[in-house]
Amino acid sequence: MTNKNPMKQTQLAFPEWLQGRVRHVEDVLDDLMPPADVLPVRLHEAMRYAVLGGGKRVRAAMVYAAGQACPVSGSVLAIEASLDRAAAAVELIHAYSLVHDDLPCMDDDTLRRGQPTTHVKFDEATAMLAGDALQPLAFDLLASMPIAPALVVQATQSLARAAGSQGMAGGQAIDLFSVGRALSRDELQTMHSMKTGAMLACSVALGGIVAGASSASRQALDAYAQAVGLAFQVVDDVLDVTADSASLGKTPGKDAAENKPTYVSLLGLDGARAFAQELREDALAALAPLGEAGSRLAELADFIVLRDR
Ligand code: GRG
Repeated sequence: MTNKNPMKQTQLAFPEWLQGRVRHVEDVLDDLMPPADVLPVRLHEAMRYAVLGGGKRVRAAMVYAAGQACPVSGSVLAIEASLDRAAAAVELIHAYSLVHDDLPCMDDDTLRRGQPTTHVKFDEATAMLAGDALQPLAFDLLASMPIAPALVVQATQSLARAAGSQGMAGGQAIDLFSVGRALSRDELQTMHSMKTGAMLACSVALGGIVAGASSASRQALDAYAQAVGLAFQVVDDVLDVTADSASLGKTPGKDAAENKPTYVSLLGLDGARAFAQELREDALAALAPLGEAGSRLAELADFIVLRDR
C-alpha cells in the first residue's frame, strides 16, 4: 500500500502538535521502559528518572516530523509503531548522554531539566549504569520495529554511527580536550556537528528511513538536518550567556566559566544570533524539494532557533 501522508495532522497548530508529540513519546517511553518495580529496582528507577523527567523532546519530534515529510509505502500502523520506537530510541540515547555528561568526571553538573542530576539524586555508579543500560535499550527498540529488515539495519547503523566515536561520543571527547584551547571556527563546527548535530541528523534520518523515503527525499532531509543541528548548538551557546537557570533548567554560564570555545566567544552575541538565523534560512531552503509535507520540519527549525530554553 502506498499512502501519501497518513501522519500529517496538519490541522493542528504547531504548539499543539508539538505538545501532542511530546505527550505521546513520553507515554511510549513509559510503556517501553522496564517498570520501576522490576529488579534491579534502583537501576530501573534511575533510568526512568533520567528519561521521563522533562526535556523538550526535540529529537523525537524530528523523527515524527521527518516521517510525515515523506510519502510512505507500507502499512501505516506498522510505520506509526516504528516511528514511536525510533523516537523513543533517540530520546533514550540523548538521556544517557546527558546523564554521563553531568557526571563529576565530565561536566560535573547538579541541575538538569530543572531537577537534580541523576548522580545527585541516586549516586555516581547508579547514574553510570543507568546511562549504560539506556544505550542497548535504544537499539532493542529499533530492532523490534515492524518494518522491512533492511530498513531496520539502516536505522540501527544510523543510530550506532551517530552515537559513536565519530558522532556524539567523539564530539564529547573533542569538547573535553578543547577546554582552555583556542579552536578555529572550522574546528568548533566539527566538534558540534559530532557532539550535537549527529544525533539531531540521525533523528531526522530515522524518520525518513522508517517512512521508506526516496534517496532524493533523504538528501533533502540530510541537508536540512545539517543546518538545524548546527543552529541548535549556536542557539545553545547564546542561551548559555543570556538565559537564567530557572528558564534553562540547567546551570547557565558554564562554558564561559570553563573557558570553553563557543560561537559567542568566536562571533560575539550578535554574530552568533545572526549565524543562527542564517542556518535557519539554509534549513528552510533545504526543505524545498519536500514541498508542503516538510512544513512541520520548517516549524521545528523555527522552534529551535527562537527557543528560550
Ligand atoms: C557523554 C557521550 C556523551 C555525550 C554527551 C549531549 C552531550 C554529549 C552533552 C550535553 C551537554 C550539552 C549542553 C550539549 C550541547 C547541546 C545539548 C545536547 C543540549 C541538551 O539538549 P536539549 O536542549 O535537552 O535538547 P532537553 O533537556 O530539552 O532534552
